[in-house]
Amino acid sequence: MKVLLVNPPAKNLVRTFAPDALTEEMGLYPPMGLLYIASYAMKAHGERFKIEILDTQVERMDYKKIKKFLEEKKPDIIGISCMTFLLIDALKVARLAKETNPRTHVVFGGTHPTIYPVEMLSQPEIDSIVIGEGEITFAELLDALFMKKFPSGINGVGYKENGKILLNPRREFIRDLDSLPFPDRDLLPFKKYYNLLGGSKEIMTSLLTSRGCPHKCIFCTSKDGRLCRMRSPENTVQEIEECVAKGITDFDIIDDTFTIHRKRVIAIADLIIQRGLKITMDLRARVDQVDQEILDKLAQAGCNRIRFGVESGSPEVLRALKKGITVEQVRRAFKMAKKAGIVTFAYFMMGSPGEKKKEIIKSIKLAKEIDPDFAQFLITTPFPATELYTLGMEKGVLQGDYWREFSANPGEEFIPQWWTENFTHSELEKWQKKAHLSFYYRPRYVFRQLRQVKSLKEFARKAKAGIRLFAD
Ligand code: B12
Repeated sequence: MKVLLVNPPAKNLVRTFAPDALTEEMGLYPPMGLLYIASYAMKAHGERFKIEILDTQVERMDYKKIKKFLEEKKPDIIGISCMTFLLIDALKVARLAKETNPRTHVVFGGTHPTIYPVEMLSQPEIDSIVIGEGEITFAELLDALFMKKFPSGINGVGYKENGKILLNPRREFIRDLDSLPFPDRDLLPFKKYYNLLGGSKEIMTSLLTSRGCPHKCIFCTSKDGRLCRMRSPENTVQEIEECVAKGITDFDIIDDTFTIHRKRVIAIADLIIQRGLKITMDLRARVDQVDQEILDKLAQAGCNRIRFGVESGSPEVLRALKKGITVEQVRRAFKMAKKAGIVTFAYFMMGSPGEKKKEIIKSIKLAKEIDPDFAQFLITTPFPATELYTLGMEKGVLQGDYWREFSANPGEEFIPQWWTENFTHSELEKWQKKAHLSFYYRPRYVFRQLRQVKSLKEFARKAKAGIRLFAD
């Protein structure tokens, strides 16, 4: 049986109000969810299924090309990955698949169907969905489809039987992440992925060393629950070695919270150093989980970029967001990361609960004081399955359960609401622009960046990102 897994194009993104320049231009990430489920299914089923992955984003495909591809490949089963902001595009791909061959079985997986299984299954072009982690569930679903059976006994699957929507019980989280096969990057044109700020070789891949997060930030979709599961340092570094052997030397660590377990992080860094792996790493960390020793060690292992969610310069707003960090920890973390020679990113939120002009100014001031290499001010957007979204509905700041309605009746004109307790939309947009301008248009900042640009290609990309960031 032919199985095609698709990462949909980002042509009709739900407007998330992240300045595009700071997301798209920053690089292209491989669809790790698809790689994981494909690699697991291949190991479980061997030759029984011919599994391919199509990343329409990295291939820069439009719908005409996707249609042609589907007509040529004629998959029996098509699996589509769907995060909330890609819903419209994911459905368009599903529609094309059904138009090309009405008998193709269309299965959706990823964050969005996990949150809204019934709404997703009510779409005529979706036959089944996988809820939560997909490796084991998808392999079992393939088995059922091969045998032409309904997936009735398979935990984590939702499906339709004679038009009736049925949801099986959820599946338990995979406890032993070391038991999963490494994502087989040969299933993708792995040389095409890059991170704008990556090492000079520029072939980048994502790396997932743990799943889950115990923290309670109210704006985060707690996708993998609070249960934190970690790969062993040995298993993690083995995957890095496999990548290095292919010529991949830049790693973007996409864990929810990589630095949660100090000893494990140090052990990973030590192994990278001992094995003489010449790599660069970009990672996300919490300011309350780093110290000079860990940062120096990570830098020695190749970490040259680190991203911290600062969110706000106001202790009250940090508390309202349940971020669990202090402004003092922010100051210290940035100082230490710079001392370790790591390029720093600070992410701020704007228009959060309880925030007024005074608090926004505190954030802008803090950004300039800690002076990271990059700062991004995002407008607080309540995403589905977050505490912020529930709170907004309860307080009447948000009008209705609009994400659920959008999921049941997805329309291209949909615009998510912001937290407009104290600001209007246009005020928030003005503040966002003001924050970026006052951070980036400092002579000190501009000179420092110009000094650091390594190649003409890098300069061109950065300039393009800069222009788009400040354009109206
Ligand atoms: C990398 C990443 C990105 C990348 C690119 C995404 C990509 N191509 O992978 C970039 C930087 C572009 C990005 C941007 C954003 N992101 Co993002 N991102 C992530 C991140 C860190 C990793 C994704 C990943 O690869 N995970 C690892 C894989 C293994 O997990 P997975 O994808 O969930 O896949 C598993 C299952 O879901 C399932 N599965 C997945 N697909 C499929 C398909 C099928 C057919 C099946 C059967 C199963 C299946 O099986 C997989 C294996 O178990 C996640 C957080 C996280 N740790 O997951 C956030 C996350 C996905 N992002 C999120 C958000 C909110 C955003 C932004 C909106 C943030 C913002 N305000 O700017 C933007 C949107 C940008 C835009 N352009 O509009 C949310 C998603 C919320 C939602 N409801 O969809 C997440 C979950 C973070 C969070 N905890 O809140 N992001």
